[in-house]
Amino acid sequence: MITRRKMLLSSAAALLTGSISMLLGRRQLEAVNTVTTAQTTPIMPPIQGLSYTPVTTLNGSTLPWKWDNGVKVFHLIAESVKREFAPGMIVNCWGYNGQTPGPTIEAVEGDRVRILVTNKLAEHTTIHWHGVLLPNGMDGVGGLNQPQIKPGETYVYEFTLRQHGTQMYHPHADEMVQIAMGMMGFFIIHPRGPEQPRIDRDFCIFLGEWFIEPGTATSNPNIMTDFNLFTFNSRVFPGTEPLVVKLGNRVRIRIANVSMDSHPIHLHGYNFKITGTDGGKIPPTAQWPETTVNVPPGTTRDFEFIADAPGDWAFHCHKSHHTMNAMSHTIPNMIGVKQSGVDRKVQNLLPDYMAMGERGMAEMAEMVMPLPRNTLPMMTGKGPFGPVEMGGMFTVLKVRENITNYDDPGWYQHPEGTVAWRVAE
Ligand SMILES: [Cu+2]
Repeated sequence: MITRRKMLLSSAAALLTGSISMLLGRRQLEAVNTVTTAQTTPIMPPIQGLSYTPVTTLNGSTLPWKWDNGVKVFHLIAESVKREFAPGMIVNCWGYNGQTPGPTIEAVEGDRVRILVTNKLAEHTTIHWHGVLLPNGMDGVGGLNQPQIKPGETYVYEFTLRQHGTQMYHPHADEMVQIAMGMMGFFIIHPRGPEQPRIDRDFCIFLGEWFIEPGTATSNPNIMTDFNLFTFNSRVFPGTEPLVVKLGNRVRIRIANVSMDSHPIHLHGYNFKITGTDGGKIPPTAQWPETTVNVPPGTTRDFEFIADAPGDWAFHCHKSHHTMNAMSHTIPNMIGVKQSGVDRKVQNLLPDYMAMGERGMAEMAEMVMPLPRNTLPMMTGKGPFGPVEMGGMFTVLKVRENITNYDDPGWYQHPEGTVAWRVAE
C-alpha cells in the first residue's frame, strides 16, 4: 500500500536524485550517452520511488536522462556507428549514441519527456515515436509534421506520456536508407502503478535484416527481399547474448520489428502468453497461448511466461534462412547428386573447388573454409555437444536454479539420464 509518508519519502528521493543529476548536469549526460561496445550495459533502476522492473536491452543499453523542472530530458544523437555483429565482423551502420539499435528510452506513464535530437549524419533526418500517443506536431514525419532536421541541427520533441507499453522510435526521413542502416530503438513506457503480476526479468530485442556483400562492411539499403544477415539487437549468433533468468522468474520478452519481413520468433521449452502489442496491453482474458510469436513489420509484441523449466532453451526466428549468416541464396541444389569425380575435373579449371552439399549442408558447420575478410561463416557457434549450426536470429534462454546474478552461467548441466542417448547397436 502506498502511504502518504511513503509518497513524501519517494518524492524527496526523486528530488534528491534529480538535483544530483542536475549538479552533474550536461557533462554527465554527454559522458554516459555514447556506448560503443556491444555488451549489455547495466539496467537503470527506477529512481522516482516508483516500482517497476527496468528493461534489459541485450547487447545494448538504456538512454540516461536528467531532470529539468519535472521534465525528463533525453538526448539522442543520430550518427554513423561501427557495430560488431559478432566477433570477426564489423559493420558500418547508422544509429544513435554510438549504437544500433539506439539506446532504449525508458519512462513511466504520466511522465513529461523532452527528447533532444541532434543530427550528426551527413543527410537530414527526423524521429517518429512509433505508437506513442502525442500531439500531431511531435509525430516526426519530415515534411508532414515538421521540417527535416538538417545536419548539425538539434530539434526538441516534448510531450506527456499517456499510455504504457512497448513503443519504438525510428526516422521518418529517407526511411528506406536510414532504417536499413540501423536507425531504430525501443521506447518503453512502464505503468505508473505497481504492475500485477510483477515481472522479474524484462528483455527487449529489436529485429533487423541486412544485405552485406561478403567481403564488404556496409549494408545495401536498395535490397528489398534477399537479405543475408538477420539480427537480434544488431548482433548475429554467436554474437547474441543469452537471456539469463532464475528458475521461477516471471519473464517478459518484448520484440520490435521495422524490417521488410515478418519474423516468427520461437521459444523452446515453454508456452507463453501474448500480453501486449504496440497498441497496448492485452487484457488477461484475451491473451492467448503460443510457442511462436509472429512479429510483422511495424509492430511490437510482448509475451510472458514463468521460467519453471531449467535448461538451455533455443530462442530464434523460425524462418530457417534467418538463422544463417551471410549465405549465398543462388547456389545450385546438390542434395542427392553424386559428385564423386566431379571435384577433380572442376579443379583443373578452379584449383580450390570443393564439391559440397551432396548429403545436405551440415558439413558447412564444421568445415574451416577461407572466407572473404569481415565475413562470418554461414552457420556457427559451439555448444556443449558440438557445432550448433546456427547464425543470425538465434540465442539461448538460460534458466537456472541457485544463481545469484544474471551473468552467463555457462552450459546447462543436465541431470543424469535426461539427455537423448544413442541406441547401442
Ligand atoms: Cu526472421
